[in-house]
Amino acid sequence: MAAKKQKSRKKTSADLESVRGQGGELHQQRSEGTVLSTNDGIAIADNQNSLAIRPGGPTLLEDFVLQEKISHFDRERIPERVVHARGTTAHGYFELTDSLAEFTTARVLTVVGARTPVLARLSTVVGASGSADTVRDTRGFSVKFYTDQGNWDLVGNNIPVFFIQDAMKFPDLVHSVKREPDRGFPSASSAHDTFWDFISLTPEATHHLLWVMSDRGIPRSLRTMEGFGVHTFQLVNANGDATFVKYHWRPHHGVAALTWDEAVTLAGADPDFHRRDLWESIERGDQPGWDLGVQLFTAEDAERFAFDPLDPTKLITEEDVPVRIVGRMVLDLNVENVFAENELAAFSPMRILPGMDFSADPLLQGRLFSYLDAQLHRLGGSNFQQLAVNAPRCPVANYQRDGFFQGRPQGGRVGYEPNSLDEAGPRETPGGFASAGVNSEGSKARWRPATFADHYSQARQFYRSQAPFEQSHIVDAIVFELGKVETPSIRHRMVANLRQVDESLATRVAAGIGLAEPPEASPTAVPVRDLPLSPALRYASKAEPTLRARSVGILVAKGTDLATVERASASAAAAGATVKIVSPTIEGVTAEDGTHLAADCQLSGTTSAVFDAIAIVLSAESAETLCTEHAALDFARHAFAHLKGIGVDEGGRRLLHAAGIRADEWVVDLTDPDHFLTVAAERHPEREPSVRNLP
Ligand code: HDE
Repeated sequence: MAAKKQKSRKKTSADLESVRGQGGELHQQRSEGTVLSTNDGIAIADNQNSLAIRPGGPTLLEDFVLQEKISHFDRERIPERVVHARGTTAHGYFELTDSLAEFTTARVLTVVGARTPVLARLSTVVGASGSADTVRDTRGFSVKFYTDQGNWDLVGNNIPVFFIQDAMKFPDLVHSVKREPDRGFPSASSAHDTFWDFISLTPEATHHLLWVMSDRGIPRSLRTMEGFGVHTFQLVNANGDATFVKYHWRPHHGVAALTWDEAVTLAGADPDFHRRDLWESIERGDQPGWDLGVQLFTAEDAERFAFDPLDPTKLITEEDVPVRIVGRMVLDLNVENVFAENELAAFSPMRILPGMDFSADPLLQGRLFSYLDAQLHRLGGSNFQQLAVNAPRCPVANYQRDGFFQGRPQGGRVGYEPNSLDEAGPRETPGGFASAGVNSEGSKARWRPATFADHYSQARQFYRSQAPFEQSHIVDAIVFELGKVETPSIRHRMVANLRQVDESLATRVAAGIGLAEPPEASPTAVPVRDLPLSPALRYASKAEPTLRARSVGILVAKGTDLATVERASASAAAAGATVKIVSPTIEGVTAEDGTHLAADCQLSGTTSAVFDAIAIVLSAESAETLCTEHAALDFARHAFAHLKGIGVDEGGRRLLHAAGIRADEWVVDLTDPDHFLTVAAERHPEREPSVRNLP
């Protein structure tokens, strides 16, 4: 008779040891991770040659080492994000400085001084993952807060409004701006017919369009852009009272932008310009940071706003509701693996905490479906929150089971709730997430609120609030983009729309594209209003002259005066700048006094577009030589045309002269390093009329 069945016992470490094999040199090496193996743990003796019957003979099907290696490689790519495919990720922390306990129970916003780990992903929208960083585009600004109450994702952009009002239109918007499907170009660019066709037929997009055509569309660095939650969300306090909230990120390094020509040059010279800048700054310990601000208002306050706060194509000006700074985020750790911590990172506006809620913004509501859906598709099924980068840093317990790549312990009999068989198992809790109450009645239909109908007044307010040079840049950008649109009726329709924003804007664009007679203004659903100007909307109002997070390139050559270089370099570095020595050869040069001056960059491969200011220090002889070197002449010309401060010695002046540059007040002698620092700390739009014919 069979022995009585024994009750199964728990696995012990001895069982595991017996599975892993015992002792021996190979075992020792393997536990150190130095033995190359297959994914089944078989040690590999030859990782260079496929298995064949003889030298030069056919490869054998039984070569499991080759099969596994190649088939794994074949599956290395996962679907890229349909938008925001190109992003840069870094870790850091958020620290609360001002409690919002009056408005919310979410601890991340109430415990002053507490540090919450974060992951930030800053991205472009349109281009594929291998596209250039400096293209004109909206930027994504996603932050995952790993709080002790679960993960909160704030998935915003660097522009406070969006193109469309209803999620229904998102696939059309994205299809219009992506590469045209019959030809597969242009890449990472809105300068083509289908985008402007869609936009010119979608007046609600005009406000966002003006933002992206402004210098906001070409940030200097990921460190110098603002972030916005865009939608109106809600905070909910212990009494269940809800307050509306809009989120803002303010960069510690000031807002700064590129010039368009510089952005175009950089897209070729260094497609990774933004990614490299963020990575290098964190490696150096020069940590990027942002303040978190909130605009708080009640439903009653909303009554007096010029616009419906649930309309995501509108903002609430800072003059109407000031931004209250409540904390700061610092990014201080680069990722170790871009695939694991960037490609696999999953952000979604649906991830909010107890004490927070959504609003009825119809664009936000659509997003609440889309991100989970996209992630289920991209990340191989329903267990992607278990991936290290997505996993919450607080306990997770529920009765969800199985699925691809299930990695959580699934032991026990009970996979349901309520139950009586797993008394120690997870249960609902009164402090858990609860939605704010909504009183609602009405009829089911595909509604567009009447309060969303005014598409031009805030676009007008934005345009008219800009400084004259900012307005010129907007005109210039639209002229550039329409210059790539082949279909005349699309160009004309766009000008007709712009007439509703501002007559002078439309006239300047019409002149820029060579349209003798601007077309009749497009009709509007409601009359366009003249709103008070908002200086806070000017990008220039948030810029600050600084050398922090900026870079200075010093061009040197044989016989350069070392003392001048050292003085300029030391004072710029002391002011916070990264200083790079640019020389005709990467091995560096011999200075006037015979010392070797090491180089960081080789002139022929380094456009001055990568710097925020330049200095040129040359001996008379080297200046003479470089006057016939186009890389040196372009170095000077581009810096001048990109409105940068320039410091020179005698030789440097000689090069500028040869480059045809008529020095102005922002070209200064390096004998006065402080003066150089002043001109180096900002761009000089006042120079612009002397280098370009603005439309
Ligand atoms: Fe997104 N968006 N979006 N979006 N979005 C995605 O999610 C979508 C919108 C934003 O760094 C996707 O996981 C819809 C507004 C950022 O990983 C996708 C609508 C704002 C990121 C998606 C919008 C954003 C995304 C692509 C209209 C600013 C990158 C893959 C209803 C507030 C997140 C993915 C990251 C990514 C859908 C509109 C910001 C397809 C349907 C408005 C920063 O799910």
